[in-house]
Amino acid sequence: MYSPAPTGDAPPDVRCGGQRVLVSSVSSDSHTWNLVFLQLMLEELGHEVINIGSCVPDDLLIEECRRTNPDMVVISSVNGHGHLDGRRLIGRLRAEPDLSGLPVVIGGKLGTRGAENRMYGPELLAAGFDAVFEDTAGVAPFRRYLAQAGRPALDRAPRGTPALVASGEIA
Ligand code: B12
Repeated sequence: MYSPAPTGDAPPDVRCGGQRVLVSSVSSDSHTWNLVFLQLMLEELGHEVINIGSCVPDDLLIEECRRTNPDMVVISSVNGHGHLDGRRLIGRLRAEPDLSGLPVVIGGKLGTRGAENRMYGPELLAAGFDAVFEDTAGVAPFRRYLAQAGRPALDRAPRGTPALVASGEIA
C-alpha cells in the first residue's frame, strides 16, 4: 500500500494549529481500515496526518520519521503480532539518537487474547512507547491523550505520561 514520496518531496514545515501525526502499522500487519479510521479521526480533530500504510518495515518508518518530522507517531496493529512487532520497532526507534524523544504511541488488537491483551501494556511502555491503547477500551482514552498532547507542538507531553492501558489509566 505504501509508496514513498521521492526524496526532496517532504511536506512543508507547518503545524496548522494541530499536530503533524505520522500513522503507521507494523511490518507484519496488512490491515488498513484501522489506519484509515485513525487518519479520519485525527484529521477531524484538526491534526495533519501522514498515513504511511500497512506492512511498514522498521527501517522505512525510521526514514519517514526523519523525512516528515512529525510531532507524534501513532502505531496501529490488529493482526495479533502488535506486541512483538511493537517492542522490536520501538527499540529500533529509541536507539536512534535523533528519534529517542519523539512521542510514539501504539494501539489496536495487540495480541490474540482479546481484553487480556492489556497485559502487554507495561512491557510496551517499558520498551519505550509513550502510551498504549488496547482496542477493548475504545478510542476515548486516546482522544483524552491527544487533547493533552495537543497543546502547542513544542510543548510536548513528557515521555511516559500519561500512559493509558485498556480501560484504566496508569500513572
Ligand atoms: C477485514 C479484515 C481483514 C482483511 C483486511 C483488509 C484490509 N484492507 O484491511 C484481510 C482479509 C486482508 C485480513 C487478513 C488477516 N487477518 Co484480519 N480481519 C479483518 C476484520 C474482519 C475487520 C478488520 C477491520 O477492518 N476493522 C475495521 C477497523 C476500522 O477497525 P479495527 O481494525 O478493529 O481497529 C479499531 C480498533 O482496533 C482501534 N485501533 C486500531 N489501531 C489503533 C491504534 C490506536 C493508537 C488506537 C487508539 C486505536 C486503535 O480503533 C479502530 C476503530 O475502533 C477483523 C475482525 C473484526 N471484526 O475486527 C479481522 C482480524 C483483525 N484479522 C485477524 C487475522 C488473524 C488476520 C490474518 C492473520 C488471517 C490469516 N491467517 O491470514 C490476516 C492478517 C495478515 C497480516 N499479515 O496482517 C484477526 C486478528 C486476531 C487478533 N488480533 O486477535 C481478526 C481480529 C479476526 C479474528 N477475530 O480472528 N483481515
